[in-house]
Amino acid sequence: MPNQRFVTSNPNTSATNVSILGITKEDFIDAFKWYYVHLLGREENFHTSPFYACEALSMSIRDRLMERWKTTNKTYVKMESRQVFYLSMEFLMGRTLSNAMLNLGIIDEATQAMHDLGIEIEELLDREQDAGLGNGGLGRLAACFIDSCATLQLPVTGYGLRYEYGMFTQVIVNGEQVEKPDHWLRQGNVWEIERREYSLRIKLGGHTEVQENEQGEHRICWISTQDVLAVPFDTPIPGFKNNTVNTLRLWKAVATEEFNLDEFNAGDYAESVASKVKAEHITMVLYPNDANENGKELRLRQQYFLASASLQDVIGHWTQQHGNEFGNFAKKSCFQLNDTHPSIAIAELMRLLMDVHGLSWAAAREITQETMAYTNHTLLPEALEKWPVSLMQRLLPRLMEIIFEINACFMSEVAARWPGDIDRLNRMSIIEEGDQQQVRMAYLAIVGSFSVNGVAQLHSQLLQQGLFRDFYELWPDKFNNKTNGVTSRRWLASCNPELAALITDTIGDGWITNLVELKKLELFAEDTGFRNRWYSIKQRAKQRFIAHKKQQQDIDLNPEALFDIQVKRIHEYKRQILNVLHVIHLYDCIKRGDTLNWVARCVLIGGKAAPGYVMAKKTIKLISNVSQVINSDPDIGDKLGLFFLPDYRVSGMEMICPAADLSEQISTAGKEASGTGNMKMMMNGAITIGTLDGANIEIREEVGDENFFLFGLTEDQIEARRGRYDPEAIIALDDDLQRVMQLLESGHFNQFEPRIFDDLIAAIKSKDDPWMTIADFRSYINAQKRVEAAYRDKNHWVKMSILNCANSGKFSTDRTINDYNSGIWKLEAVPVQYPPEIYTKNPRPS
Ligand code: 26Q
Repeated sequence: MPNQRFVTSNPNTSATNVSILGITKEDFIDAFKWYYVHLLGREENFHTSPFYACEALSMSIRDRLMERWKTTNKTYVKMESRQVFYLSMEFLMGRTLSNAMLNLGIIDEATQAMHDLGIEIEELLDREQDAGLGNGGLGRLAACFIDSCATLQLPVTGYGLRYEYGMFTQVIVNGEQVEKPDHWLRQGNVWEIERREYSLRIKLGGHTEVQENEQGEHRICWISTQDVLAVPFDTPIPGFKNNTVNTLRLWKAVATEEFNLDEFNAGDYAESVASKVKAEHITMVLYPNDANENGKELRLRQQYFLASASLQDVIGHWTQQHGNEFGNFAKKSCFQLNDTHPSIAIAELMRLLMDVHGLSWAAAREITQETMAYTNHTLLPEALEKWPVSLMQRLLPRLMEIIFEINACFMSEVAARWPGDIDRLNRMSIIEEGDQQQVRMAYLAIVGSFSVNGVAQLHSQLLQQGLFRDFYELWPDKFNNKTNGVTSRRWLASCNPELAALITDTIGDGWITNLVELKKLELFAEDTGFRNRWYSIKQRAKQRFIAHKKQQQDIDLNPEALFDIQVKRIHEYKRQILNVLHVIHLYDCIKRGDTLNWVARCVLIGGKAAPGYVMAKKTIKLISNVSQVINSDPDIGDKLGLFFLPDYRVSGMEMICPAADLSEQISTAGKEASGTGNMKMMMNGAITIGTLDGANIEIREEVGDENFFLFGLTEDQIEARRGRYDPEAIIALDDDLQRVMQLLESGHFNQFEPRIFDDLIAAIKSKDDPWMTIADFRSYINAQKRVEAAYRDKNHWVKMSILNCANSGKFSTDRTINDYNSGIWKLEAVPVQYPPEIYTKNPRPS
């Protein structure tokens, strides 16, 4: 039987075996065999090596992208299209094959071709490594964005770093996180193309000097630098069933040739190899989002390497077409900075324009200001990037001069607007004074760009009223909101093909590119037949997830239980501990026999802790320990389960979100900029239990209060409480909470590991707990009771589930990108014309 996952609803394609691209199953079989036998050099026993089969299939699919990719590039050049360059230190792409097949519209043909060769395609897809080049939300957002840009036919290029090691692999040993390096490129990467011919030179170190050229002009030269080469690796980004194939260009650091020679000639062989290795360190590893890693020199090298390589690349293309004429540069280009991580690009663009291309300060300043746009992703003041001036002077001396000068101009602008307001000057200065001077990168990003946006309504509003208040007062028009989204192709069509097929059967397939069409499902929420089908699809997704967990971790989950999911990075502000307090409360209820109308629940928590974040790592240990006690207690049985899901990543979420009943979004109000896991689960029919934080607020607005489990203090209330927050007093007044704390403090979950949770317990009992976990306990427990009441009424629950999916249309990145485009980028869609004879012929030699 063909694989369940890829049974689609369109009978035409299966009947004729010809895809919309005119590719048949037989074409695939030919191409696949050719790659498997001739290129990979294997015997024709396909099912014995799923890895090579996956490679061969990927190559057959990649062939279909190549000509479209070149045509797309040529079209942009020919049309002289205005272009956007999305600069990001992270692109959390996950797997590529299944997404490429979906966007090319060739899933059925490929599935059937593999089936005819005796291969279950699902098994192949599972062989692909995740490209884990990101930490979490910000990195995955970049990946969703470039998918939407290609689908909307917008000329947008992603620029990032090709880390040799991506996000670490998490293994759990004795309940604790152990990090293993993720050498994702070990077995090669069929999706990338190295383009050594476009390598660029990046300067580091050295010093500056004023020199006079033949025309008697003075130019500042940055000399005696230690250079590194940036080598681009390109990945094709196909739009959904259009002919657009955009580019993700990732830079790899490679030592320069002559730099080696100098040292070799000096006779210091070992030293020269060591410096070569140092140069190539730059793109060796992705930094985990870790407060302990702040201020690390290697991270600044990475940031500058990305900024300089990408800007030189863009300017190189420009001068090829326009020579040294930059009059129209700002009209034709825009750089979107994904947080402050690449924001050194502001100073670098000025350097390139002035020192390399001879523009005046004023001209360079204007062009920079008109091309740079900055997106902020955090409200936590401690997460704002700062770099010591001394480090910048040593590593990037010319850039530091430029930043000082930008700041000097800016300070006089502030002084002119608020004469005599010294406090304000100090508050707003890009340079923070103190023991050691530091560069405030967010301020550089705000001053240097024409647009500053937050990623959800509340977040943008809090930026304007709080963190960036002074700047908002000065430039109110610069500030705007762009609420995040997720791509409906990966997060519904591809990860949940059965639900996708039901939706398509019911309302047609327009939703895939126009997600608000899901609204049409509202009508069917009243239809019993439709509800039953919806319910059985959710159950099958749960069963699939259960089978996967059984195979992977040998754990048994109850398919009738409410699947209660919290998957995200482990952080105190995200309050995984609040979730655990609730689980302990349920455990306590069962132990006390308080189980009238019990609703079986399976609580799944997954996420990585930054390696140096002690509290986050302790939280994982707590989840593991509580889980052991609960899951091995015969009194508990099927009523309650708690499981930690190891190594949560993009492909993990693709399995989990179709199976989710309840989506936990329980951060302290005002702390989660947006959240995007909340959107993925909503789209797949999970119901949210959440605080009024980030995009939860907009989710609730869309779906209605009756289809959302709201709890907790608001952001205003949280701020008003500070200074008079007394968690111990709250505990004393709440019997349930008292028993929960008693279980924790008595060492019930760490009987042979005395005191290991003392610091976690102390943190939530502290009057200074910034996350106010205890303050929201009662309201959270009550919301969970409402969840149970709703789940007991299956009919009602399924209806809520349908309504959540039906109202998730706003959270498509297609909408987000359209907002970026109309508000910031101002691009025109560029359709790619493609001669049909190219896409029907098989490109490989026969
Ligand atoms: C900082 C210094 C040194 C090394 C690494 C970092 C670093 C790396 C990654 C700092 C932050 C990040 C990532 C932040 C992030 O993912 N933020 C999330 O962005 C999402 C997309 O906008 C939001 O939905 C989340 O609310 C936000 O937390």
